[in-house]
Amino acid sequence: MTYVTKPKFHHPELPKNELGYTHRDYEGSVSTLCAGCGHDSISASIIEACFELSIAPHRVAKLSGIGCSSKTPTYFLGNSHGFNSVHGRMPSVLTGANLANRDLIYLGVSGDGDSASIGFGQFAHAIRRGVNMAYIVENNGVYGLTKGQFSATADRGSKSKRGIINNDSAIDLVGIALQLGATFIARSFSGDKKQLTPLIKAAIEHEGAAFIDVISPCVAFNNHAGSTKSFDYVREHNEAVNRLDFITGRAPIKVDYAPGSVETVEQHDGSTITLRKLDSDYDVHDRLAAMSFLQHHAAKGQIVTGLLYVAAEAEDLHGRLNTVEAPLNALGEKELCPGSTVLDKINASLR
Ligand SMILES: Cc1ncc(C[n+]2csc(CCOP(=O)(O)OP(=O)(O)O)c2C)c(N)n1
Ligand code: SF4
Ligand SMILES: [Mg+2]
Repeated sequence: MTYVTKPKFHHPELPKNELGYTHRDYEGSVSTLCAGCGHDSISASIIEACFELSIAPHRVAKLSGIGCSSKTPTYFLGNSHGFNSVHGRMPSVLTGANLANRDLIYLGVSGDGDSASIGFGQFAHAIRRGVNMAYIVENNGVYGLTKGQFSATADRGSKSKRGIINNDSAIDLVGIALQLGATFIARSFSGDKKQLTPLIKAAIEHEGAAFIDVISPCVAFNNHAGSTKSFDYVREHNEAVNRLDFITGRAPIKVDYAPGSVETVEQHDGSTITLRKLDSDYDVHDRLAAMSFLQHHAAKGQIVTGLLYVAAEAEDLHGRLNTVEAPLNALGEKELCPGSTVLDKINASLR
């Protein structure tokens, strides 16, 4: 990551997307994270995903908690809405914002401490309610910002930089998200932009609770031998079950792979994900099988990555609550105050 502020002007021939924006239009302030931090690579993937999807930056709301990971929204999408909340409270703030204005694209950015420790309950409720969001946990197994204490996602038996062994069982946020009913669940690695970027694109397009656990090594406190969240460990134990090769809108797509190795998943809004299967037995629509597959591989020290579960017929919180289509700030007096006859009717129905 560069520490030199980039000049405002740029080369006139930088590639542009359908809206005429360049990558620069999706960047944020210069990162102040440690050089080599996995979180910066995730920011780069978010920028790439939004550029490729041609998202108008003003349509995105990025929300986060507290931590190095939660600082990152400052470093991408500088022209989008942003709210840096309290430690562990991002999910409830995001839920409230989403209920008030369903027209925005919600990106929740959090850390393993933020979501699996202090914010564990908040994480659980946003997922089980089916809030329409792309919820990304930048998972390094430590509290990076407060100097490297084990977090709740640190594996039992893994070693801290100072040689202390973690005796507590780990929380696997992917396993929890599966159990709580998330309709899009993936895991990836900050060092694998090719896998991560299409997953982020698909999560953004998914209409429902989309969760991505991204293993993101902390080079300052958790990148040594004995850590299970280091660059070397993740590279050696990564078991990818599939690759998302395409994620498109409604335009038809063509693929040249061998029959049987490719699966096309139609999403609720008509968008399409094309999956190249790396493990022919893995079924992305089988929640129960995904749970046991994950447990089985975790017991062998393997990290399963890829799109792990997707429900094609997802429903979000607004669908469940039957809310109005318009954002609340667009409702006028007529809709908000429909008159005494309607009020009498409502009161009578509650008696
Ligand atoms: C209510 C509250 N409790 C504790 C803290 C101290 N604190 C700040 S960041 C953090 C942990 C961050 O860990 P994580 O979410 O994993 O982010 P990382 O820095 O590893 O990316 C803690 C405990 C705080 N800011 N607020
Ligand atoms: S302390 Fe760790 S998580 Fe925080 S910026 Fe440095 S490398 Fe990244
Ligand atoms: Mg962390």
